[in-house]
Amino acid sequence: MLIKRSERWQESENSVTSETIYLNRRRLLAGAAVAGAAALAPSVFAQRDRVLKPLAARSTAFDPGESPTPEAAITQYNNYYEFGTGKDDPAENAWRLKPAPWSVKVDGLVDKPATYALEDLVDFNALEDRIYRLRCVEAWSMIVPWVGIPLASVLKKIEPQSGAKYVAFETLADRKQMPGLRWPVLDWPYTEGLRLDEAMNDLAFLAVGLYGKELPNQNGAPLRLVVPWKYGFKSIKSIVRISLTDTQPATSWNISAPREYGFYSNVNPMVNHPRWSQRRERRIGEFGRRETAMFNGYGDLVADMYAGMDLSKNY
Ligand SMILES: Nc1nc2c(c(=O)[nH]1)N[C@H]1C(S)=C(S)[C@@H](COP(=O)(O)O)O[C@H]1N2
Ligand SMILES: [Mo]
Repeated sequence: MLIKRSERWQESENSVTSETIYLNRRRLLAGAAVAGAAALAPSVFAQRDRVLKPLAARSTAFDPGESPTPEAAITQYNNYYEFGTGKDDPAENAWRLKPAPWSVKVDGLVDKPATYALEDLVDFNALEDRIYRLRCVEAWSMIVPWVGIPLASVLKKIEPQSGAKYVAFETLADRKQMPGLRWPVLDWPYTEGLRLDEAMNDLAFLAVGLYGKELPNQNGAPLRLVVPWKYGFKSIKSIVRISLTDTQPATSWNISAPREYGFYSNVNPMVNHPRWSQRRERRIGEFGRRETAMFNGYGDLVADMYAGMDLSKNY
């Protein structure tokens, strides 16, 4: 299956050598994991030698016009609590995650419920490059060059029923692969949700890659949501389940601290987190701070969805 997939979306010039090296390394890693040989933990880049080749045009409509944050920062300064709560824990521990083969269970109010192989849910022939701002609730930000597909394209494929109003997402929760699950810091599995119109918005994106390569595990391999007008925690990683519901789904952060993290979590400089201001942010790699923009600068594309809502109540 790996080889078949690579024919479709790996750069052809280097396919023979890089695929061979890649597969050998994968086998080595699988062996090391089985043997519990943590000493052989690979570098943070080991899982992502394969190049993704977006065939669709770059979506310049969303381009923030800022240079991407260095790859090393995006892949080594992470939040992925299943691998530890420190910013460098995911890069160190996420090699334990096995991102292939991968399947996603689709259920709830859809006409095409099934457990889909990743390749059947995501059209790897229609990948797009999208550079997005990411604004974390902890008041730092990055510019990230993703590779992926619009979430709407996956929703169309699974055919939401007329009664569906929300989309719920769930992350893998496997203690063998995720050492952080031993601690009850969040309600596992990590869950998130969007209102259906938010999920259908042009900006809502499912990423399979970063900087033109496969997603590193610590960034949510093999499939992760990206919702750039919301705080980073809405962008759930390593998705194993997508459910359509008629009621607002519970989310891990809302369960853990309802006063601090609401369902909407739109980036909003006017609504402070109870313990700190959201007026400014620190761009990773820069000194000083910049002003945070309403909806993280994507208001033109998303503000209409919240017309008439009190965003200080619906935070
Ligand atoms: N499953 C899961 N998804 C998650 C998280 C997590 O702990 N577990 N952290 C979230 C938070 S708080 C942020 S800011 C982003 C960070 O994404 P990045 O590490 O790719 O920058 O992932 C989000 N998705
Ligand atoms: Mo975050």
